[in-house]
Amino acid sequence: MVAVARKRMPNTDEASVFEIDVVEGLSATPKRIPAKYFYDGAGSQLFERITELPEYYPTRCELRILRDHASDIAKLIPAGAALVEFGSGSNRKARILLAAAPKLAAYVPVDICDEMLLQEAAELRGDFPQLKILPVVADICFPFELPAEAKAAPARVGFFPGSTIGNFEPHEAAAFLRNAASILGAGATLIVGADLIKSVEVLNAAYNDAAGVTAKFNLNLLVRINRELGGTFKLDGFEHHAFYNRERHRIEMHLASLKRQKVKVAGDTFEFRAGETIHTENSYKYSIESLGALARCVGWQPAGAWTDPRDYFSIQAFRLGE
Ligand code: AVJ
Repeated sequence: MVAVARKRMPNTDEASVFEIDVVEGLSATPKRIPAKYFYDGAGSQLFERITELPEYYPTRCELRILRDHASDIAKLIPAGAALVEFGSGSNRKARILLAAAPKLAAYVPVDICDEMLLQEAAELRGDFPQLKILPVVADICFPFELPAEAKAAPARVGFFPGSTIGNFEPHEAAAFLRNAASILGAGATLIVGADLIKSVEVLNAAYNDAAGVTAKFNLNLLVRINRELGGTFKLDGFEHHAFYNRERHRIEMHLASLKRQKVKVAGDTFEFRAGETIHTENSYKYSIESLGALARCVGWQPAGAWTDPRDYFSIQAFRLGE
């Protein structure tokens, strides 16, 4: 996600930001498109299907850790605290913490997509009537204001599940952690879900499922560009590539051009060599130590870590000094 290093221009609407990012990314060498653009309606549905694939372990592992260790994790949440979830999407994981921490005063889901956010907020109000639900529409990569009631709470606890942190470059992950620290303030706690470094076979299989759902998810980016930006991508001219890059501890996803071809997007023409790829995603894998070191660099002290029985995934907690 390149957006961290750049100021968001308040007058540029979402559609033109997408166009700018795609045209800029296809003009670069090597070609790239930010992974956040996977999640249009169809892309979000495809991602939901990915989470149910036998090869895709992260979601199941994370839910298992949250369920198995909910009461331990909840010990890090002080009475009267506000839980701030960064990029909430579906609240499935937060609900486990909310149920385990009955003394929480407020839940603040933060997401750029207001539709999903407000709908989920309404459902949560029904299920947790004693809890203040205070949704915030914001891009989590940039500073944003917490609602007054969350600022007034005796403590704030950040929650960033799903290994979304793995989509950031390490320097962007550090910038995110720094931003989270300034938003949550002194004495804060942060609970992060991070996928762990593991065998190459397990990693590669998780991003190359036999049913081809991940391939469809990757190619859906081209469908979205065709629809929203007047693109002329032919879906049978590109192929899903995903592999683990051992040196950089990351899964890379690419869309590889099967032949030499030209594609138009938003009035511009882009040329592809045979085999040339668009880099569409990095999914960084951490160890408890490597994420801890990154967090320490920006002032967070490791305060706990939990994993599933196979050590595939981790929930890691950090504390900010008073
Ligand atoms: C949502 C970023 C955690 O990196 O595993 C799944 C996205 N990409 N399959 C991940 C994804 C391909 C996912 N994250």
